Amino acid sequence: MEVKDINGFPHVKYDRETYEEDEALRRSSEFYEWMDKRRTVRDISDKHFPIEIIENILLTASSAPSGAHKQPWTFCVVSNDEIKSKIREAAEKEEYDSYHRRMSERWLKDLEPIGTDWHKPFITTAPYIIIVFKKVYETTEGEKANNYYVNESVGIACGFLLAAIHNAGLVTVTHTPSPMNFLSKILDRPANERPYLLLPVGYPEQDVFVPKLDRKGIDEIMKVY
Ligand code: IYR
Repeated sequence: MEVKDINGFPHVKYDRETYEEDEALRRSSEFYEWMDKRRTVRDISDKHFPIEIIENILLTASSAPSGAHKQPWTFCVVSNDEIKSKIREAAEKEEYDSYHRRMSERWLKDLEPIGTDWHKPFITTAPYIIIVFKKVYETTEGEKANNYYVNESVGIACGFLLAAIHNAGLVTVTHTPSPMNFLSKILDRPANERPYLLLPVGYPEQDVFVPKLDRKGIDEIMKVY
């Protein structure tokens, strides 16, 4: 590996291959078509798979860029049935209140086509639940130091995570129980970590149906200047 000293810090040569136009066009189109097949699936089976798959998925997520390369994330992986049940019970309690009191009429109406409600069976059926925590600050030698662009960094890592789950032929749902402080308590996380997203990961149940969605076309999402 070629290493060079720049401003007193080691740098390695960037040696990724590049592609000619035709090849770049083909690859970008194929990648789009493959990513476009990713769907949120709420019916997740209890079929087991080795935790090494989760490890690879998490290493992929952790390859995301982050503010000052602080990698401000912790991924808690729950396979223990008792802990899953505790999380489901607490999540459903919050969700029940959300769906019955906290969410507006308009919000509930917007969710109708997707068919969600306060029941979250996937928390106990999926073999693994990943709870993503954002690390708001670090404590080194008793000194508190805030991390940078934490929401952006963790959001990008979660995007990588979704792509890695899709690549493994597994499915998930980006579940956002709200409020979700209960996750810090159940998982006994330190004060500098805040829950960000809950992702049950598993194989889809057989014969699953997902909402028929249209994705915005290029003219709706891109403005060229
Ligand atoms: N957090 C709830 C509600 C919910 C909100 C949105 I915006 C969705 O796109 C889907 C669900 C839940 O996880 O069910």
